Amino acid sequence: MKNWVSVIIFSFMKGLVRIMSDTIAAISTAIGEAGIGIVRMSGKESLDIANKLFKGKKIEKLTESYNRRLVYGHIIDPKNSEIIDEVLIAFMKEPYTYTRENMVEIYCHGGIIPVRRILDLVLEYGSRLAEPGEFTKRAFLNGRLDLAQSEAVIDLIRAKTDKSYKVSLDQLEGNLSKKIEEIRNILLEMIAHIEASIDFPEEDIEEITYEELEEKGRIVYEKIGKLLQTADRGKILRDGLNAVILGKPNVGKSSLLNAILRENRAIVTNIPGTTRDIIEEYVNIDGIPLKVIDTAGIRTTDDIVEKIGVDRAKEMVDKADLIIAVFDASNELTEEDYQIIDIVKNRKSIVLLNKTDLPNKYDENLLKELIPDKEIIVTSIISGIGIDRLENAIKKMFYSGNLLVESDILITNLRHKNQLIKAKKNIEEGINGITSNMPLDCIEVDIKNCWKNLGEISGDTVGEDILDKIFSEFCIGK
Ligand SMILES: Nc1nc2c(ncn2[C@@H]2O[C@H](COP(=O)(O)OP(=O)(O)OP(=O)(O)O)[C@@H](O)[C@H]2O)c(=O)[nH]1
Ligand SMILES: [Mg+2]
Repeated sequence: MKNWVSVIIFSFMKGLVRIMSDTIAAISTAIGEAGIGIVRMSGKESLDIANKLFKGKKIEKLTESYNRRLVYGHIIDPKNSEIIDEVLIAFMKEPYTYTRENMVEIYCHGGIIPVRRILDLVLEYGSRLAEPGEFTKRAFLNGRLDLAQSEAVIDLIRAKTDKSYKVSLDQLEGNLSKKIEEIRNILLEMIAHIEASIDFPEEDIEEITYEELEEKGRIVYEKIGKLLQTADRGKILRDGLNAVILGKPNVGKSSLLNAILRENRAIVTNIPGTTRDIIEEYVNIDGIPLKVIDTAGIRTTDDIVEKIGVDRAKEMVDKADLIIAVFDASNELTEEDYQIIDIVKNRKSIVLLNKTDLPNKYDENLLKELIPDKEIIVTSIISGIGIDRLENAIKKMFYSGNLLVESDILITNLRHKNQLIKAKKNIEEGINGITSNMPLDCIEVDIKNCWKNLGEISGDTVGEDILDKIFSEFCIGK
């Protein structure tokens, strides 16, 4: 076992002790009007840079003895002694910081100008602009967070409902990592026993039997399978559902969007072809983040702008988790309706028969015949009738019961899911090897691969390219 484990541990340690010599800086709060804005620095020079720019009301210089204390004063441009802003400043001494490096945070006024000018100064006086996610990347490389926890940070920031927030928080607390480590420990035990049997066959070490290996392999297989089962629910919680509203012009699609959002987001008129572009908004339906997408009415048109809108609507259909098809009950089925029926036939969809407050010209039975397996909800969106039924149907369709069972660990991240799929495949091959009495060293290859696959979730065995990809998806300043 020594060689490959030491190679992995060595490369990991190299990452850990890698000297990230330059000091990075970024605006860590959202840009816009706000009470407070924060400019943050991390790295060896952060205290020195701060001291070039900060003048305290009561103290001349910030020193390490001010660790974790807020100090009041001004940021002053050394070139011309111009006061840039009145601030509070905090120095945090390594290693007990987010990045495990020396950090300085400057709390200034939250307008675009003060944060921008303070950032410009800290860059001018010795720091460089942080890359997206670089603070968290340093926290990872310096061993403060593992990779799954680091990924939870960005999920937490982007969480759209309380439930998805809770799942991210659990992951940040390390619950997923613990689960993964538990499985990897079983694998490590298996590997250790196999290695001992191979390396010291003549010594009096109790050899692991194939039965014992199989039993452990099956436990691993089952545990991975259980985690994978949560991935669909996890994805919905994290990314939400894409629900595309589809229908011919004037059936009430934009009215539906507004009714779901309970605000007048989209323009509604009685002129067919009102909506020409995609309108997307999030709404929280009992913990499920639902991205509702209003589209241009589907029809053949010579109007260039409208035509682009119709093409976009059709593109959205491919990405949709759910199609809400709207039909107008006060008119007969038209050619365009048949097009919509064709699209929804083989897709996860809910059908709304709208404008039922008007005299009915629609043959509902015909619709039922054309799409027999679809739930048809009768609505009068203009009077708010049927919206609750639609919401219930969505809930029922995507998750019957509780979306988040207490103490559940959910796989929310596609990268984790893919690693688990690989790990499951490798342990499955390992078990096949065991049951067909393959030589131990062959079996060991599969078990090691499974161990490595899982290690990529926690970041224990992960390449620089994957790290770069993960952190590039972060926002700057985190
Ligand atoms: N009577 C009645 N009118 C409705 C109902 N729902 C929507 N409307 C009206 O139908 C017209 C068209 O509504 P929209 O929501 O703009 O329809 P749309 O499908 O978005 O239309 P396009 O954007 O042109 O594709 C408006 O005048 C609405 O007030 C309903 O349930 N009953
Ligand atoms: Mg519209």
